[in-house]
Amino acid sequence: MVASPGNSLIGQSMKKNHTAFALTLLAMVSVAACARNTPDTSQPSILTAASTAASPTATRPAATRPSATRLFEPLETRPPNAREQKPAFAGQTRASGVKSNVAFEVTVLARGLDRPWAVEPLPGGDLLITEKSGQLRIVSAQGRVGQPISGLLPVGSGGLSASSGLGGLPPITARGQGGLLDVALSPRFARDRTIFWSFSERREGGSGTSVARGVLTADRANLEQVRIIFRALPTYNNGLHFGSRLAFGPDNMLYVTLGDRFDRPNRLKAQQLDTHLGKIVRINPNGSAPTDNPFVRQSGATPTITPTIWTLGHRNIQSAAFDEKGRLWTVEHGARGGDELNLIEKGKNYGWPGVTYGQEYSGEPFEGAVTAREGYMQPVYYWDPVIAPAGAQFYTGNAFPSWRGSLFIGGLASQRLVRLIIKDNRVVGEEHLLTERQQRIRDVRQGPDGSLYIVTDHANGELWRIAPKR
Ligand SMILES: [Ca+2]
Repeated sequence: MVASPGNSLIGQSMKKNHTAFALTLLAMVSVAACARNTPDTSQPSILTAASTAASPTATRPAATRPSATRLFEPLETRPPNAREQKPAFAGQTRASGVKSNVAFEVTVLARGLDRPWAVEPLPGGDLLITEKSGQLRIVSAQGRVGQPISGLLPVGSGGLSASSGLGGLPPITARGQGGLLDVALSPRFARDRTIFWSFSERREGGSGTSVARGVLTADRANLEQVRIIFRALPTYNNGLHFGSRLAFGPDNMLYVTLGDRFDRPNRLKAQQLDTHLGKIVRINPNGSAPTDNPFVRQSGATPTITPTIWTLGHRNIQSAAFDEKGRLWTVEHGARGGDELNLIEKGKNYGWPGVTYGQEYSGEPFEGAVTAREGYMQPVYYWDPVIAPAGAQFYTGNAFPSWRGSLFIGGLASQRLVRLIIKDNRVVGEEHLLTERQQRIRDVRQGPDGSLYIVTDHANGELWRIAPKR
């Protein structure tokens, strides 16, 4: 089955965005120049090319002025792995480095977490944490680590693994990249106390990404009414590329990101509408497919799969975040080069594995692949070499006013927190934070107090709070 082609992003808005990009860049450089009264030789040189490109009397749009942000050369200075590849538009990779003038402090709230995969702030300030080996816990706002939440095993298929039943969660296979993965609160959590979580489920013949839901008891010690609402198909036998971030949209629908399960023949399924692999699916909170999903009328022989699909052509999406306008952005893993930030639009094809940046881990080019083709979405931004993205969050809080609107992305192999400044659907600045801590950052979320909360991907994993320096 072949997907219907979407519109190309390149032709749509390039001209308009070039102008906007230049204006934004000018505004940022002007701010940076004003803020720099004395020469600071310890910093990289500030870009000056853009400041000569327009009249100094040009009006600066106040709304786009990032406060106290300085602009530098791109942070990435290593050569790309795929040296012959060229971006489809200016600023698609290696945007200007930025340095925000923000005084923050990092508090290690908890240690000894077993490869935490997700942190989800609760309304009162406590934090729900998943550990990949199969525990769901609450860590208090003060850092007290709670016992695993217990509950009912669900009715349904799936054998038992060593981790099964720990914390009352469904049969989880914690193999390779799999295990207990993301967790999300119901949009009506304050009333229904319902949570959703993704996990790699052990099944006949292998494993697959599944999503379950359950109700947290009032004492927060147990899960009740647990049931699996979604199973990614087909089942496949390896421990790689499960996805799987969960994000509720402003439409109260649950968006689930799913990996391609890695292996070379299998990755072609990312382009097929009769599998869930390499897709973003959009489901009702009971797991059914909304009738306004894009491929509902093409369900054919796979009525439980095709109608759930929202977008296709993804490799392994491990970041998903809605912005303040209610638009979904995702970051997916490339191979050797080619991590990409995408703005998700209903029914579109994001290219993998035929239209992509980067190359095989072996250093060979992807067989038959190109970096751009009509009908396939271009990433808004890509990295080569990679950052190895994890969780992501658009910042909307009051604790750090100059970070509002920024997209924060955890970096695994890159061991950093990446901040992107996005204007008019283009990345105009990139900052790398927390590099000195040298830890794999698995998830980043904003708490009700405007702090950022981070978990690190280690056997002795940590939970950090990023708050304004006192
Ligand atoms: Ca892509």
